[in-house]
Amino acid sequence: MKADEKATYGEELKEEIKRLKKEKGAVILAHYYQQGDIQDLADFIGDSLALAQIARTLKEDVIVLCGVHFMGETAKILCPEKTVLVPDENAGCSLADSCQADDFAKFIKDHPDHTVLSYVNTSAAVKALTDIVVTSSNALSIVNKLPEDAKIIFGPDRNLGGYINRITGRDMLLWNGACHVHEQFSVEKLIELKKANPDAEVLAHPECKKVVLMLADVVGSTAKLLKYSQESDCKKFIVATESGILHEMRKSCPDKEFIPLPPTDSTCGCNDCSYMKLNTLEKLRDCLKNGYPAIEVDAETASKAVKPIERMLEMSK
Ligand code: CIZ
Repeated sequence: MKADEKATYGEELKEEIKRLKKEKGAVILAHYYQQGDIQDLADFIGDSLALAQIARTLKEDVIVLCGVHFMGETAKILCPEKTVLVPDENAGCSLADSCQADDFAKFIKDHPDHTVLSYVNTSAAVKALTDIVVTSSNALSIVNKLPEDAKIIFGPDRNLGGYINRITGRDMLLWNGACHVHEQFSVEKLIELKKANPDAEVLAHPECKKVVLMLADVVGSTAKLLKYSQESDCKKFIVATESGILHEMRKSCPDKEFIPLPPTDSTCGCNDCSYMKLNTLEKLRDCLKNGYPAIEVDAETASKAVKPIERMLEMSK
């Protein structure tokens, strides 16, 4: 397809999505890690915490969650009466996959008397084993609200858990999981970029390895990093998280420069989550048209999993 044909096709596709959304009584939520044109079409964009908070307030019967499977599950658990669609049913999560419910149940059984905190990047079945769900936006403040002598299991991200342990001086027991995108950021390339851009600040997500976090000026969730970049006087940032967030950063601060930190093993300048990027405009159109793929969570799991999610939302007020 020639460039002008491609542009016309893209515009027609976006119009079709807007028309179908209206026809089907749907609302589109997109995570910051989605590709830019999906974020631009969405009614709401945000991180997992914001998307969960928004999902509960919606009047529409159909929610299209442009993100990965666990995000769709969270929306379905919070809004069981609604249809929740995710454009690509294979949009999973390496971190969620690193913590299977049976294994996690055994880990919990082996360490009784612990409060179980699970990062939102987990299956509904793991959430059902959990006392409080956390996201990268609220994990630190939720841990700080627990008694100082509380014994805590934190799963599945060892990097986020380790970061919280270092900040709080706690000794949470960590599940040994990680996100394949955040684990792969190159320390050597970060040092090179810092040398070449001494005027830049480094923004890093707490799912990154400790050594990357130690070289960062600001550590936080996508929402925190975005807000910081908007409010800071600094004009240049090296960004160590999934590259989708750069879209909103560049859009809201066109006068600032955002440099994605590359992974160790790549010649490309960015770091994409292959699962997040499975969602496309075509698949968004098709899921609206067909009402498929829809997220289902069995009633027993959902009734257990909703409690730690509600607890998180309550503790985040
Ligand atoms: O909380 C989320 O949505 C995740 C997975 C990352 C972030 O910081 O937004």
